[in-house]
Amino acid sequence: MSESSECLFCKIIAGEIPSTKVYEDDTTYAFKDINPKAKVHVLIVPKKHYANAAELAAADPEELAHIVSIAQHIADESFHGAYRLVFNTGLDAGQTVFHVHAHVLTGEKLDE
Ligand code: IU
Repeated sequence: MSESSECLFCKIIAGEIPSTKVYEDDTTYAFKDINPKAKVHVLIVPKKHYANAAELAAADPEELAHIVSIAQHIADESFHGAYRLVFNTGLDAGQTVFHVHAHVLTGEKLDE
């Protein structure tokens, strides 16, 4: 799927829908999840639209590595570098927004 005017996260990146920004650079945006599942729950998204992690990895592996480094930085700041990084991929895995996003869960000890 190419960049879509219907994509919720494209609209968040463009500032058309409000979000609480945690980090931004030329390629990447990070914001607080509106329904947090941990004390710190941040979504990291590439500004360019890819439907899921596999599409991103195939098209731009450097951006995928960049997302991991941002997750590490957030966890270094909030919970001594410990974090869970989740890419829900596909409807049956719980993906609801089809613009790739990394869930960073940190800020407290997480359930196993
Ligand atoms: P999922 O992996 O596609 O299920 O994750 C989508 C996430 O986007 C989910 O955790 C929502 O709480 C979150 N979210 C958001 O942060 N802001 C929004 O406006 C909407 C969803 I809609």
